[in-house]
Amino acid sequence: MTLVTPRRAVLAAPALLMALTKSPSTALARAAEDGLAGVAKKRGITYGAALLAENLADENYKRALDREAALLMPIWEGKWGAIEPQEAVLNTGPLKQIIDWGAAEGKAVRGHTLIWHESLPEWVTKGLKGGRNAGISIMASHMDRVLGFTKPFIRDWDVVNEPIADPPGSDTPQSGPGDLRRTPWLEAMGPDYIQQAFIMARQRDATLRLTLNEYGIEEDTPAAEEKRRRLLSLVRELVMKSTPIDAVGIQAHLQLSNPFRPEPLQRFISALQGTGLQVLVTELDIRETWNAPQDIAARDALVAERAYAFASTAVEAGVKTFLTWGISDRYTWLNDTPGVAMPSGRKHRGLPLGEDLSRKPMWQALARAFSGGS
Ligand code: 9MR
Repeated sequence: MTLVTPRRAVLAAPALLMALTKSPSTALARAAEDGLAGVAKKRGITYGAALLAENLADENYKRALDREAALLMPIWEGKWGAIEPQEAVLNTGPLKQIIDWGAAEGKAVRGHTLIWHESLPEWVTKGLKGGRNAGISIMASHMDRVLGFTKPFIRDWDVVNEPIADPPGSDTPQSGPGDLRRTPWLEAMGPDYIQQAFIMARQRDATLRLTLNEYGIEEDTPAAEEKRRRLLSLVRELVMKSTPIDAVGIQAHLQLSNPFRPEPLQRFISALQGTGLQVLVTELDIRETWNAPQDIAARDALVAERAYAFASTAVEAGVKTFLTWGISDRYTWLNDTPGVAMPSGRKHRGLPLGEDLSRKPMWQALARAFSGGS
C-alpha cells in the first residue's frame, strides 16, 4: 500500500497542496507512520470514523481503519430501525460487532442516534400518531432498552439528531411552523420532545455525554447562516432551561459547490462554546461538484483545500472530537445515494483514503490541520 501521495497529484496540485504534501522530513512525514488518530492525539484531539459493521469483513479496509481511527461510530447499527426494528425486540448484534472490535483494538465507540425522524420502523411512526403520552412512552422505553444495553460500552450518544428545519435556499427546504423540523416527534409531543429526550437520556445514564447533532451549519451560504441562527437559539433555550445537554455535533457534510469561509464557522463554534457546551465534528465528508475537473489530482487538491480550511478552523476553535463519515471512498453514502452520487457515474473522492485505501491529499490536509499547520 502507498503511504505517500502519488507523484502526479503533487505535480498537478496548487500551492496549498504543495505545502500540505511537501517537507517529508517534518512532523507530517512522521505522521505517516501514526495514522490520523496518532497525529490528532498529539494535539489532544480524538479522531475517529463512522463505519458499517458489515464492512469489517473486508480485511484490508479493517486494517486501514484500525491504523487511522481511535474512535468508531456506527453508520446504521445504532439507528432505531436497526436496533429496535420490532417493539421491545432488540437487534444488538451488528452494533456489538463494532463495539467488540473497538474494544479489542482499544477504540471508543460513540452512539448514533436515539431520536431522529429518519430510519424509524413503522411501529414507531404509527405509535407516535397516538399523541404526546404515546410519544413519551415510546421514547422512554427505547431509551431504557438501548441505553440499558450500551451503557457499559458507549459514553457519548447523539441523543437528538437533526431537529432544525432546513431554511429557504437549502437543498431540501421545509416550510414552517418555526425553526424546528416537522417530524413525527414534534407532531406527537410538541417542541419539548427535544428537552424530554435529553432528560430521559440523563436519567438513564448520569455520566453519558449527551449530544445534539445537526447538518447544514458549516458553510458560507444564507441558508447555513439562518440554520446556525436557529440552532443557536434552540441550544440557548435548552441551556436556559437547564436541559442536561453536553455537546453539539457539527456533522460537516460539506459540498464544494457551496462557499466556505472560516469566520462564520469560528463565530458559531465560539457562540456554542459560550453556552458551556462542547462542540464536536461528527460526520465530515466532502461532496464534489458534478462538473468537477476530469483530472484526479486537481479534484483531490480541491477536496484537500476544503478539508484543511474546515478542519483547521474547527481545531483552532477548540474542537477535540473529530470524525469523518467513513474512512475510504470504497464505502460511502456519497456514491450510492440518489441525488448525492454523481449522475455521470464518477465517484466522489471525499474521504481521507481512496478506494484502494491509499492516503489521498485529504489525509494530508487533515493531518496538517490536526498538527496545527506544521
Ligand atoms: O450515510 C447514511 C446512509 O447510508 C443511510 O442510508 C442514511 C439513513 O439511515 O443515513 C446516512 O447517514 C446520515 C446520518 O445518519 C445523519 N446525518 C446525515 C448522514 C448522511 O445522510
